[in-house]
Amino acid sequence: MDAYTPTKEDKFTFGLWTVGWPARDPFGDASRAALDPVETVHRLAELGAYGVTFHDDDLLATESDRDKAIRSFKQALSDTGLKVPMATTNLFTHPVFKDGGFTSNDRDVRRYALRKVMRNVDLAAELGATTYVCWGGREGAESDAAKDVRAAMARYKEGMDLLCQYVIDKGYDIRFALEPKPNEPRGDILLPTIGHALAFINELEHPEMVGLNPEVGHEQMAGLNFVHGIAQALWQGKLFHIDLNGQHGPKYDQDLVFGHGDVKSAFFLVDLLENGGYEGPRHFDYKPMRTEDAQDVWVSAAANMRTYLILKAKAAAFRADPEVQEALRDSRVTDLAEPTLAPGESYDDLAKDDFDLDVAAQRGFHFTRLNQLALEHLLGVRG
Ligand code: GLT
Ligand code: MN
Ligand code: MN
Repeated sequence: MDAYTPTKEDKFTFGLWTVGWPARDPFGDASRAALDPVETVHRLAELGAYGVTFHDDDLLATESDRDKAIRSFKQALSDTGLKVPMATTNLFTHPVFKDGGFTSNDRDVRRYALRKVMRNVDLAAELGATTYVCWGGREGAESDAAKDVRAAMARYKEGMDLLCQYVIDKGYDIRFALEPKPNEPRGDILLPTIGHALAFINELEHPEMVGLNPEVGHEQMAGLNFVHGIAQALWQGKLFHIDLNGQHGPKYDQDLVFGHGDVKSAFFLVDLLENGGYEGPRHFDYKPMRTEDAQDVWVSAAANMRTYLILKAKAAAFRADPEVQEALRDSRVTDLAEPTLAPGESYDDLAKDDFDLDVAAQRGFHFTRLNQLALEHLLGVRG
């Protein structure tokens, strides 16, 4: 036990599919045995997690009888006190989804996909989940000839509208969270980034019921700044949930342990989550590397939480450091919170400014010092 030992108050959650990933990849067979969800629940609880999340199919990892699998999962939850804040549907593994679920060119598949989601939404509600994630990994195409994207958007909207209506009619306390990803497994996935998904939500019948579940690695695969994306999602009231993991820039989806990719971005992300008003679970969607054995899986699960807590302490020390506060003022970071027009002013008042263009152009912002202070906190030589 030390300051970085997680407790339930930290609200750390894991997908069953994360620690349970048997490490099959496109080039090689599984390197680990399937994990019994009951064991996963117990192990996560021992490590200090708050909750667990699942796809409908994850529950069937080691037990094919759905009712039996659900019964033992529920028993494990009640034995450990672990919560289920989020659930999701697998619309990607079965070959029937090879051209997508909600946006497959095959109408029968679209209808089946919606039925599959509704069935698991019932279970999610029963287990107390308040967020339902939709990751459309198979919604997309490899050829621009193969998908009428405008029609696909209409079908995506039709699906989300139908699901919102279902939740309203059933009286469930559930909101949907779309998870963007640019590519993999499809060549191009629909709703590839936070920005695309935010714009799509505006077109829905119930935009207030739909937000985002952004994943660190997915935005970084697109070369985007995850911290900026999360800040905008927070600003728009759309950060319903988050998938934390690690990624080294634009390449295949690595799903590394949180902080094991771009650690500086992870530092600023934790700073933002802790100070930006996000109150949802800190959900890890990572994969223990294929090289790891059954014991290493739990070492990697613990590493996610420990890294988060270390970064949380670093971020707090950064914010509390008087030199950082002075540097933030010097860089005028804090000035940005002030509205550009004063109360009662209009655009006419802008003409009255006594403004020296050359003087303003000469003023430096001193961001290097600020950046170095952040780096020194992160590297442990300050605070
Ligand atoms: C899949 C994907 C994840 C999503 C999961 C939720 S499924 O594992 O790689 O990013 O969050 O459906
Ligand atoms: Mn991923
Ligand atoms: Mn994810």
